[in-house]
Amino acid sequence: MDACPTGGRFRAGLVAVLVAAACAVAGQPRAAQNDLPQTDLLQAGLVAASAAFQPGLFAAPVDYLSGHGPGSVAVGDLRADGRTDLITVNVGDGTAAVLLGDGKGAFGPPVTYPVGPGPSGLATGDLNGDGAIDLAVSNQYNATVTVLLGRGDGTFGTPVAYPTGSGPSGVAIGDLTGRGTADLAVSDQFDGTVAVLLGHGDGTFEPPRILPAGPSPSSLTVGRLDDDDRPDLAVTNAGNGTVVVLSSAGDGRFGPPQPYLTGPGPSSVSTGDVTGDGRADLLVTNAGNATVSVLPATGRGGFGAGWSYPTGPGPSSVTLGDVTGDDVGDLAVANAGNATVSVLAGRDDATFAPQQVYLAGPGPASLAEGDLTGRGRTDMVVANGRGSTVSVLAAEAVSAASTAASDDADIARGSAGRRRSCPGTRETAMPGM
Ligand SMILES: [Ca+2]
Ligand SMILES: [Ca+2]
Ligand SMILES: [Ca+2]
Repeated sequence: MDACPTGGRFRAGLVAVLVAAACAVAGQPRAAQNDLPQTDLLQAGLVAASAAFQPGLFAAPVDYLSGHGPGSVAVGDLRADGRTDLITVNVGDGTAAVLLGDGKGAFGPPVTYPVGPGPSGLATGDLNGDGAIDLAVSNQYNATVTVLLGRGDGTFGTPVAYPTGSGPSGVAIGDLTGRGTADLAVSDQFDGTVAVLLGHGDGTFEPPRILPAGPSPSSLTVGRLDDDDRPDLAVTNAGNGTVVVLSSAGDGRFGPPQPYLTGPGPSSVSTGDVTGDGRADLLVTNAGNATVSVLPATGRGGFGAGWSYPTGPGPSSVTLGDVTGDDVGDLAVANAGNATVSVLAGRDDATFAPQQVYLAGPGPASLAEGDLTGRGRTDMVVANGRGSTVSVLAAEAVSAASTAASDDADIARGSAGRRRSCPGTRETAMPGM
């Protein structure tokens, strides 16, 4: 790294700490900082991972057995007792696993339920209207989605499978018709489609309606993505570097896929309001170039080109939640390529600070946030897809390091006009802003 900025305002990111430190020694001017090669950033991320146990946002990870090859993880209060529980789906053994929480951050042994071969996607929601959380699991190798109805006591009934398209990757739950009943949507990686299964309201589903999506759909989410109140679909197409939005007509039909460019190999999509205008923006992890993209809603039913930020290698999952405790949403990204999680602290100008890196386990495939310790903070859980565990990262009390991070955030706010010079944020212009 031969040129990059000086100054302390990037200390919020551990990677940037290293970059800034190197530059302070080199005494280089900031003019040519954009020459910093991507590979150097990634190497810096790997190095920073080993430094992540400095006092920071999260305690060291605590691992719990899940099942073999957990591909997805979710949190939920399965017993309605105020204690957050964990659910995983395990690609390696074809199961869903439930880990009951004690409300203080510890979890019991996995109780497993057979689903289908290669379960990859997991969604939680109330599918039959009884108030108890139910599960939907997409089974990549036999073109089905498995429904498990919760009993409200942490256990689930007999799994029931429904057909989807070929190679289901992700699954989402939402009221896609506005009838007040939960429906299912599944991204079908092998045939480039989305399968929509309308719910009867009792936990059973109609045969799938197959819609075109694009090449190799890897993930999908449900959200209000246009100007009406009906939930729509967003689907990442790993084959051509796009996310497509399918607008709901409210009767189970959808408009044609509207594509927006992402980075290469988009691997997951979620929604959240980054810009603070009340509209859901799109968050996409790009496995092909180790970035996360934010595509802001334009207010005209579309999405802008947005910003991309470096993550660790092979980002697989992203959430938007406030992990720093300043009421501004932060990005958390699971990095399948180096056993880490990246946290990008949100600034109040809708940009994000460079990543802070925290260790998880082997092959992080999915990440979820929730109050796992009962202390009112945002904790994280990571599915270690190349192992048999989940890692729980408990939020730390405000520490010296996080205080320093917020100080730097204040500094960053005071110099918003210079934010594009940050080496940790490869930002591009956002049309219309
Ligand atoms: Ca239910
Ligand atoms: Ca927004
Ligand atoms: Ca925050």
